[in-house]
Amino acid sequence: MQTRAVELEARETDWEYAPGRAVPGMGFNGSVPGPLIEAAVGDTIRARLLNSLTQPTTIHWHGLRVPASMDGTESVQTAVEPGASFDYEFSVPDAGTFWYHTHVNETEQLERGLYGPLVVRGPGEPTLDADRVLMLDDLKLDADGRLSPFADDHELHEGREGDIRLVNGLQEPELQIAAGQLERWRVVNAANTRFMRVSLGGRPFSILGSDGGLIGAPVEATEVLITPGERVELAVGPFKEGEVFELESLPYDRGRGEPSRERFATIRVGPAEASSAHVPEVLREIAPLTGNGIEPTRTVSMKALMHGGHGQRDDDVRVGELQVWELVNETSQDHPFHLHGFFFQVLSESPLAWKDTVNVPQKAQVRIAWLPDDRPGDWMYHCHILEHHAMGMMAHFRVVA
Ligand SMILES: [Cu+2]
Repeated sequence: MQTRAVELEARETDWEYAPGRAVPGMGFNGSVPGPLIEAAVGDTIRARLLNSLTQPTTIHWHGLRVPASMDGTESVQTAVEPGASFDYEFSVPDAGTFWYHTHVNETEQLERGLYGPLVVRGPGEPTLDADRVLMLDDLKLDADGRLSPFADDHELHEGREGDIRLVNGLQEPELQIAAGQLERWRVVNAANTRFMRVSLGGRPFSILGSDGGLIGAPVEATEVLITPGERVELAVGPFKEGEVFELESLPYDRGRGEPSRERFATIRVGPAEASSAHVPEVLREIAPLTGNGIEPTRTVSMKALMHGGHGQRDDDVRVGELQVWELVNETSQDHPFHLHGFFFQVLSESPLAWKDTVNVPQKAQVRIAWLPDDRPGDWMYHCHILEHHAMGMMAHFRVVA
């Protein structure tokens, strides 16, 4: 086991999202996304946040089971003032695709680029020919190509969606893949609001993983919905030399009308290379936390959450006591629900997966189960549409020993 030391300086940066086109961004170490942090299960990550912005910031380690004091929210730490620093240190117990991002003035800081990928690898992972992270995002500009002003009342309610679609900080880039190869794509939705119903020009792929690492067995699909905050791991390929297709998002109505089909990237298949990929039929054992018939221990109302404001507190939960939460969405738009610090299972969903963010569709309910392990302290859950979170669509709760 190793200690991975990383310094992350949050600073203003000229974010050139397309050749000759830039906006005033904010990046960790001056880049959008920030540097890829890689670790193995059991490693310790020691990350020094240095704030060179002119406003306070923090880092939230999305999906990582860190101690409460390292969660990077303002309920467990004071935001890091300009010129100051903060040392995060924690071990990483789970393999998977995670991401780190600011948790202060998120609607602006995340839109301007304060996020980055974090990959943890475990023993016995499938063998793919390449492993890449694709952080999908969008950017809202005004008619003159400047950053659109942030978070007026309309935007807070509707969310912020822009016309510039990004992969790893670049507008609709071209990606190359070798013919004959099978790659592992770790896809992260880092957008403020945009839902992405990802398709590879209709070509089939396999879903290998979710927020909290591998699922039980690969699932064949031609599309997958990734809502803000969520991650999906895919096995992509093999393709034939000369194929060209788009990484796109298909129309999805999150309650705000159906957007058109949108391109995020163009994929070009180059000359063939040998493949040594092997994806086993069983990826992992995931034991169900509980059966489907169990009664909820708590109901979380999206409508009440939406109107409750920042100060709302939910009841304590006790270490080791199974939580079964009914997430009820009475509103006319979808809300991706994010639980900090713990993974849950979505009951009645197949296949079983470890999740930290789940979409609760309009006029629907989703039942989740989770077990608070021994990390007492103050935690929170919120809608991962950042404008909704900013509006106060969140609650604090305490895990008690
Ligand atoms: Cu929401």
